Amino acid sequence: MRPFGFEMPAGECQTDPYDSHIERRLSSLSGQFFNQGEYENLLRNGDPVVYEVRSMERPEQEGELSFGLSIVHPGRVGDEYYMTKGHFHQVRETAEIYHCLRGIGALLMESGDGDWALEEFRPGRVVYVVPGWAHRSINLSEQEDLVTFFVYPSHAGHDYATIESRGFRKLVLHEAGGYKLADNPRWSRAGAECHV
Ligand code: PAN
Ligand code: ZN
Repeated sequence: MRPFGFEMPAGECQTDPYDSHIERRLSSLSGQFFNQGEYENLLRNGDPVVYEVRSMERPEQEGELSFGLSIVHPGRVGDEYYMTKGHFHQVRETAEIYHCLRGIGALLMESGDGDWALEEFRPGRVVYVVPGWAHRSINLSEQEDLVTFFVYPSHAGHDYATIESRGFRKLVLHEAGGYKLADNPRWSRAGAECHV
């Protein structure tokens, strides 16, 4: 492959280099939303696309960088905003950069021993995910997509199982005029530490 360049789109773009497109529907986030009753209600009325990822596939080896767009659609399950599954990198010593292109949201992050951080996304903001921290994108807008550009080392791999089993320590919930953080009752420190 030769060096290349491409436009960073704020909207739709026909000339991007992405060769992979995945859609994550509500059904693929089973057990992740706090309000299980509302989750099941919504699923009975269809299975909406919660987020999409467009990325360029690179060999999963050190030295390569994988990159693409994460697009989280607006919506809520009860008070909880649409969000990505979230994951640790399988190779814990790998970082990631997110650059917000469009929308309003946040990146919820959590270290292996249960420290947590929330960084807001708005156009132009960059978030650096330090090695060892799980990360989940959350769309805080009720109308607009949250579009971020991400870059990470291609050998990082993805550990979804840890988050699937206990979620993140904090929930990000809607409240009039903004959002609030709440403790996730499913989360336990023991569950966090056994995966460090
Ligand atoms: C991103 C994420 C993307 C979708 O490319 O994979 O935002 O989120 P989930 O992978 O949690 O479904 C990334 O962080 N890659 O490492
Ligand atoms: Zn990642």
